[in-house]
Amino acid sequence: MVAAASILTRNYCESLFFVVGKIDFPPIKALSAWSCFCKASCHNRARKRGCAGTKSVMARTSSQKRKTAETDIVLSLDLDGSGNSTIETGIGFFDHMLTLFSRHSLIDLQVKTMGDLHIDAHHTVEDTAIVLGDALRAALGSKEGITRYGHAYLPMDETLARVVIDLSNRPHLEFRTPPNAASAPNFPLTLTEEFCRALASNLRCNLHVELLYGRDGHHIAEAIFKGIARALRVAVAIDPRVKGVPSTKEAL
Ligand SMILES: [Mn+2]
Repeated sequence: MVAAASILTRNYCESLFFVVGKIDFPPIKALSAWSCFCKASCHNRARKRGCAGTKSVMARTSSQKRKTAETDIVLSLDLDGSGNSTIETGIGFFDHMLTLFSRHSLIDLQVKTMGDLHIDAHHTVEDTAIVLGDALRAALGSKEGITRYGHAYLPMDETLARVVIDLSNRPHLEFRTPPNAASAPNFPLTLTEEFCRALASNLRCNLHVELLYGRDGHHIAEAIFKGIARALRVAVAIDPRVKGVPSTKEAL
């Protein structure tokens, strides 16, 4: 009723503004302001309902902290963001990967990881993926109304990756690459695999990553991270036609 009334009010405002505008009535600015106010209040009510047309009422956000002898991580995210990120892991290439992950998933992401880089990048990458997985799972909550499945074919010049994800609550990683697939100059492909394994284990998702072909190690890693981002963007999206949890078990 409230929504219907506000739409009627808005339409009335706009009609009045239109009619009055045509005959150049003096209080036109006041009416214009009134029309803007009506539009804004409609918009705000839609936001409170959960982003016009979705069923999500709660914000799908999460903040996580994790500290061990190897890494110290603070991470926060918003599933319904616009791809804004602040990333600081101490590994330039990994920062590049997480930045493009945020941009292409539209998940807002803030990450600060201080890891034992005097040893190597392994703990920093793996533990950041653990916390990212935890945060994504927490932000998804009961998973009511989500799309659940997502996939992407991701080209990067000569490289093509395929990523398929199911937010199934059953952790599994398939990571398939052709023999002797190249690594980026400062980021072994095995680290990308470790990232995927830790993400799948802690998000508790089924993640299939397949490098169909590719030569350049930078392109290969980038295609995989972007592929995960695009697949996840679809899987976490709210589908307004989904009633409850998208599983015949009624739980995910
Ligand atoms: Mn790049």
